[in-house]
Amino acid sequence: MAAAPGAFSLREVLAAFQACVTEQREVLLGPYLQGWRGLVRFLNGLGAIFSFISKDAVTKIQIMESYCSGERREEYRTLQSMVSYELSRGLVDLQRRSSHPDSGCRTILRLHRALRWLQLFLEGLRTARQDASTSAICTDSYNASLAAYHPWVVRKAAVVAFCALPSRDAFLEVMNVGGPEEAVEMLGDALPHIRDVYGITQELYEQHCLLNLP
Ligand code: 1PW
Repeated sequence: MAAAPGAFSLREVLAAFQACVTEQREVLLGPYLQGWRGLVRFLNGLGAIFSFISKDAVTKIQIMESYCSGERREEYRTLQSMVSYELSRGLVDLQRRSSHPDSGCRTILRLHRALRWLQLFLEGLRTARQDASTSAICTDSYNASLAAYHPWVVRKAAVVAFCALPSRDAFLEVMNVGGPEEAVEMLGDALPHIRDVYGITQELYEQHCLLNLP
């Protein structure tokens, strides 16, 4: 069954992540943020309880969009150009947040960590049995990734929100890509691209010692 025209489909979100990587293995920030905007719509569609999770992502997307449409937008075309611009001008707080509390580097790092969670979660969803618990998949992937960076109170609230997730089949339905089999197939096609974007970002941040920015 095809999605109604104009309806939200996770396929488009994943296509945006696919469009991120250039031939030179650079990550384009435009499609990256477009992918994130779609993810937020998707999260909000899961219910009000998820809006607390998406709220911080929205703030971070907006910070990045203002750089990408601002005076120095050429410097913010790719992740690589952003990192070299901000580092060479001393625009990144490396020890603690002070004069540059919202650098592009630290803002993208937060989204990057959350992308790892998304990747693990969708991978779990794709390979799980039909009767598997989505909340358990979500909690496990969160605990294996983003949870390490969150204070206790955020971790508690997140795990409570996950309990409200629908069953695996209902979840695959919300993605709006057709039946469960089609959704699983789409995830199989799309996940390598998310993994790729994640891997390039991780390597770049490692090279520049940016993985623990405050
Ligand atoms: C169903 C799977 C969905 C994955 C989508 C991921 C959305 C991630 C947003 C999680 C946000 C939880 C609450 C906010 C915590 C912030 O303190 C934290 N932000 C993130 C993105 O982890 C850290 O940002 P900060 O406080 O250092 O500016």
